[in-house]
Amino acid sequence: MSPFQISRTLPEDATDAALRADVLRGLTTTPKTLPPKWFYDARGSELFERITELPEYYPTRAEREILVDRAGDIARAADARTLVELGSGSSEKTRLLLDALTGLHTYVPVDVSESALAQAGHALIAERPGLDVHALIADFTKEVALPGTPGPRLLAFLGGTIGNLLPSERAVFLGSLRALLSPGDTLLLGTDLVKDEETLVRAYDDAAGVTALFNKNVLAVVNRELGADFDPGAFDHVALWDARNEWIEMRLRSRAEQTVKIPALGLAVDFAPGEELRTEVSAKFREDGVRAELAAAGLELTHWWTDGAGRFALSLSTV
Ligand code: AVJ
Repeated sequence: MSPFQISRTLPEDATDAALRADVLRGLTTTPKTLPPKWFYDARGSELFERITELPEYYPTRAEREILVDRAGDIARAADARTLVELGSGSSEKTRLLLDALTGLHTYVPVDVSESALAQAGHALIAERPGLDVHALIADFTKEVALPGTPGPRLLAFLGGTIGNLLPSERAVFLGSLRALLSPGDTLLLGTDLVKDEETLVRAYDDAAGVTALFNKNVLAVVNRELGADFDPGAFDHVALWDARNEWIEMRLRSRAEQTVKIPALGLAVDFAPGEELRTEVSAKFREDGVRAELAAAGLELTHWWTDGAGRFALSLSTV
């Protein structure tokens, strides 16, 4: 069999139906919300790549530092024959893991973007002859059925993306990850950590304004996909720290009273001056909280690694 396979569990039209449902629900409730997953069209993904290079946005560099320092420890503890990576994107940080996992047989990148999977998969099999790559086009927040590959499996969910789920959604999600694991398998989870408010807010409100463009890009996505007439210039980017929930929120604040038409939904949405639309929650974690959330899902935290400055953590857990 070819060392590169790609399979789809996501119907071609699922994205469109899900976007319609999310926009309808999010813009007809108070306060208004849009789920962060709709940031990531081609332009949004490119803007996110630029965010990861900003001086203020530390999580990507902090996580890479941990992987550089600890890939050997992770590989020894997991001893995996299959690496599954959720939300793999370009699989860039994954190379550090792949190089350390010497007994690896199969790599299973899972992403909604077929183009990212195809590109990353072909590059990898060229670099690592002997490695099977079985890419999966799937929305990892929904059902994921893993291919029958040899165990032990290491399931990696990096980047701190788990913080984009609300606590109740995280509980469901961690439970579904637990269900993918058998005895001997492990979960490697990336979590951004609670720190001083100034550092956090700057990471989401950078001086160059790239995060503001990224935030407003969701309006361009709704315009293109649903024929809406959002004027991105009529909204201000807002990033704030919610100390009670220990999460960053990104919002778009309407600069004036305005009505936005969304023809594909037969909807007209009124915004009051100063009204805010929540576009992202990015939760920050503490070791005890991560341990407790994993335990509630039937997972036991066995390793906790942070970067030197203690900004970000990778945890390893077992069933
Ligand atoms: C990659 C989803 C974890 O929440 O920090 C970056 C996305 N949002 N700047 C995050 C993001 C604003 C990022 N995640």
